[in-house]
Amino acid sequence: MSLPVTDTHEQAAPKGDAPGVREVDTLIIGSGFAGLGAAIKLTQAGRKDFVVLERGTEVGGTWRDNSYPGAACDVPSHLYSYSFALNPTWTRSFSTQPEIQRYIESVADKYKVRDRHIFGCDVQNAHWDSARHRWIVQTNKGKFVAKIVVSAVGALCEPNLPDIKGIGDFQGEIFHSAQWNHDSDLTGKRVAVIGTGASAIQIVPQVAKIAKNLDVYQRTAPWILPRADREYTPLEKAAFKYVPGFQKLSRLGIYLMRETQVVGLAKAPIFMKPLQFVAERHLRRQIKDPVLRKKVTPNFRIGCKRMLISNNYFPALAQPNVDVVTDGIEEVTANSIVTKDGTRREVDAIVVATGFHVTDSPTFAHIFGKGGRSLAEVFDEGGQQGYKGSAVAGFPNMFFLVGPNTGLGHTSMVYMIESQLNYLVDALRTIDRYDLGTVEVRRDVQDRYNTDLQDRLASSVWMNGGCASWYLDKHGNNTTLWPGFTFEFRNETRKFDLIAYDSVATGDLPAPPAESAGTGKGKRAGKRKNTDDMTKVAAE
Ligand code: N01
Repeated sequence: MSLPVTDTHEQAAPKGDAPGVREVDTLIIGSGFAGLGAAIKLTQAGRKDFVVLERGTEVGGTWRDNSYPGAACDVPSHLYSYSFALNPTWTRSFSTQPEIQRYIESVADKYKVRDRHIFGCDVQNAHWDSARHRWIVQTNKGKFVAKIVVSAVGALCEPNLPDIKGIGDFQGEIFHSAQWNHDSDLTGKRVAVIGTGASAIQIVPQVAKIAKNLDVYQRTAPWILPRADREYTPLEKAAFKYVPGFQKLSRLGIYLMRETQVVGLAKAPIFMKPLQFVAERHLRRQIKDPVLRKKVTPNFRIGCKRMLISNNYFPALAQPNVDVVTDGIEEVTANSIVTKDGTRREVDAIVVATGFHVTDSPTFAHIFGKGGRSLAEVFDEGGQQGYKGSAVAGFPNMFFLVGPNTGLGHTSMVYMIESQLNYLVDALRTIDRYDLGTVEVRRDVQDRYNTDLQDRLASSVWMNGGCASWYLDKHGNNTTLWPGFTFEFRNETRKFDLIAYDSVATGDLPAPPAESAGTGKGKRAGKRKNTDDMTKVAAE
């Protein structure tokens, strides 16, 4: 699929349908687990008029990008996969990044949705054109006009580069964990890793094996649990493949085991104690040196930050060529890192494993809803609030996958994504069925939903565990995590609830002016139809 390239700097919506502008019913942005899943589900629902814009050259999203040494999943693969595309050939309980990436690519092939994609297509901005009741999406490969936009960009797509004095002047190699430089050979070099989160603890053991010395800059010590990872035996693999129901049963077992953690995480943090005991014992067993052990002992309740799993991180820290530095970074110079105590450590390479912009993603600044207000402005003012993680008031005809409060600390995001896909497909079906021109979640409904979410989250370990985490936004609210059992979310999203939305039938929309400026600051959409009327229709 190729598109004529238009002026990439042009911001305004097209006047009329100029050459090089492509009209689609539904436009999906991003092709990780969420966007690819959407493409498959829309196809299965018989929808043909959609396109997936993917800035990379392959499907996979965060699993394509995070190819650092040691990258692997911390949720067992039989659960961390689509329910409709189970893979009996997983080689081990917790798959590595290459195997997961191969799986995602194989699913794209199996469901024949690659030709729905435009790869290397970077979305520069998206404007709601109130006059035309359409989204105008500008990309490096031309302009798109879409009735519906599905944002599937994911929460972990924009690397967070630390604002450390002098870091831009560093003359050695420096790269983020999500942008690993595979041309770089760290063998025999003096390396620094900044950060001790989920990515860093997988990178450190690999780099420690080859670096001359490795300094691990730790700001907050994480809780680490044992990793029950192993290869599947040939017998197990045969059973997954040939014994009816065996793989599904195994998946269910993993799901239920993981779901029990919700009690401690979201409802009564006291129930996290047994897990914390396991983590403390793991630390005691793996680090014998009392000074190092003290350094890497967390000072908050387990679960407050993401719980990590590793069997080789602590042993790597105990290696003679590895130092854990806890003094805090003062500045980076051309060839060294200077800590707040004045110590200068020379380095040849720095790996920045400092996570992602989650509640402050730069992508928010490029999506403009009603009145030309950007998602960034809206989220900055009121926090990252949405409705069922799938819609945001002020952004008509836009659906989100992995939107606000859909994240998890304990189990598979693919389960949440599939719940949202049910909701999305039913929303599109409803829009067609009642020939709706616009749907927009009602502000009062969204507000009530978020008040309820925050009430539920108030007793969670994420709010009471004594840590600072990227789960919380600048208002101190947890706008990233789902506060309950994932099956509750599945139930909530089973059906599109039109009653929660303001909607206008296509026939009731005012005709767009002959020439629309279309920057989202144009005329307002036509009169709103009482949602209850639509619900009555739905009930008939
Ligand atoms: O990022 P993080 P990540 N100076 O934000 C530190 C998923 N994931 O890439 O804790 C110094 O967790 C920061 O310190 P602190 C998973 O959802 C999954 O590791 O804020 N340090 C922290 O130690 C995960 O949660 C898998 O005090 C700075 C680290 O950098 C998410 O990705 C594997 C700093 C950032 O940790 C992100 O993980 C990998 C600064 N200025 C990732 N700024 C699976 O296995 C930040 N830090 C599925």
